Amino acid sequence: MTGQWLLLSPHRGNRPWQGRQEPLPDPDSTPYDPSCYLCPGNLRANEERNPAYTGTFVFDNDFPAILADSSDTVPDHSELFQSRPATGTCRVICFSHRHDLTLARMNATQIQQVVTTWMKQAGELGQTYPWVQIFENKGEIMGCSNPHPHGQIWASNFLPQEPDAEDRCQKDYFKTHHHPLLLDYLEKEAALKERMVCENGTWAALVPYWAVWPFETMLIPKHPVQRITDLDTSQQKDLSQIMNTLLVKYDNIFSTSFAYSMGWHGAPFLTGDTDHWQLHAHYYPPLFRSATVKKFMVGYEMLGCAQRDITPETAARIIRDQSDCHYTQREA
Ligand code: H2U
Repeated sequence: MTGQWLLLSPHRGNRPWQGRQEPLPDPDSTPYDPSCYLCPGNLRANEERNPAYTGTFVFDNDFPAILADSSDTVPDHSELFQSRPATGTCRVICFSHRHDLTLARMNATQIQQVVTTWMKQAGELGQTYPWVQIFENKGEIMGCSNPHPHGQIWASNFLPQEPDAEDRCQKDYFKTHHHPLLLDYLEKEAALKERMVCENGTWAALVPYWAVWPFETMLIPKHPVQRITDLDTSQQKDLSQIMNTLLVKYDNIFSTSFAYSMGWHGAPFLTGDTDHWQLHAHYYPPLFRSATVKKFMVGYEMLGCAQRDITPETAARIIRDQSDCHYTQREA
């Protein structure tokens, strides 16, 4: 949440592009794919069979990045080579039994099932691990391995870098202001309105002031909520509704299934020192000019600092102005 970035000239976004164009994947229109590892009743890559589930389905990742036992890893405490063993659990969460039903195409009631599954998983894994990272990689260009709507959960015995930085920044702010940074920030954004995308009774969606991806957004509850497990019934309902609105608008920008990586950040578990935290979700979509041209974080961005091709105010207006009716539902 801190740092510097450049906002280049207004002509930057119109520069000629003869570079990489992403192929458009065929939209998945089949509710069941017999070759899909995630569809109900099918065999997964490890030969285990999925149950004939409806709604959401969670299973332990067959190819986990973090293992529950890392006793064969030797820690290194030397000055230049510091390492320590990481332990954890990785799970996959199928958002629907329907192969073709992305979150953007679900109604708020169906999205709410995903929200309650996220909450249940966080509550369960948070009893063992301080950090439970819930995320979704959507779309081939974000490295998603399967079009069946799904996300992942990685729980770990350590706080990864991004939440660790957020923890420190929010703590520093709280020490001085005695109020959560993100709630103060949201109050200012709500007054300014220029970066707000949409809101309802208990949630707001906005393009953050510091956004680096063209259509980056954040979801923030309007009232103090430290962890996803703390959401009350009306906040869960409103979250499902605002996700529905945001994701339909996202798909409508380029009339395509909008790719992104998204995930939840909230107070770490197994600690009581959490007054400074405010729950929020980050959405990082890569598309920029069209359904086939994405933003690359390269060159100056890798070697200098992030620069933006469109302003966050313009991005917010573009998202905000999209219809709430999914482009596939509109009459020709
Ligand atoms: P991504 O699409 O974001 O890569 O997530 C899919 C995850 O599903 C991935 O981590 C797991 C992969 O390891 N997976 C299984 O656990 N079993 C399977 O049969 C297929 C994929």
